[in-house]
Amino acid sequence: MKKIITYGTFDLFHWGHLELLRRAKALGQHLTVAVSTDEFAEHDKSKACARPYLERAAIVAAIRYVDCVIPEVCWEQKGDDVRERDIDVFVIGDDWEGCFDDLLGSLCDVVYLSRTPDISTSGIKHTLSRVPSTLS
Ligand code: C2G
Repeated sequence: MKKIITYGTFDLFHWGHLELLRRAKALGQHLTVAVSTDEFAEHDKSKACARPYLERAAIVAAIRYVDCVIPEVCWEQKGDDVRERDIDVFVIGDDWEGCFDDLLGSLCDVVYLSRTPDISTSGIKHTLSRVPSTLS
């Protein structure tokens, strides 16, 4: 059984996230998703999440492509995750192209998938911020 892992914040879950998870799962038979904790997102990724970890993790866990959800608490956990979970392929969007080759290249395959165009959590937040409060 080919085991896949990917990492992300998955805040305000959207089409781009779903497409990433669909394509990641298509690379094997088992997909683990590490969802960034609130603390890690805020302190290490400078991302203020609109929704808390428990909600973001529950939504990801409900996606039919996903077999296991774990917390992402630090950048450095990836190597241990890959070794301890016997991961064959690390997958992430190509906005991270090249970032994990050194860390993981000797442990598993590293695959960068093209980002889905024209959608992002920050874009959704920006669009919603422009909706008059009387309509939201
Ligand atoms: N993604 C995508 N297309 C988009 C938006 C996101 O393919 N339009 C992908 C990203 O490349 C990433 C995943 O969906 O692989 C989750 O995106 P984010 O929640 O923005 O994750 P990020 O903040 O990049 O966290 O240690 C790695 C980090 O945790 C990745």
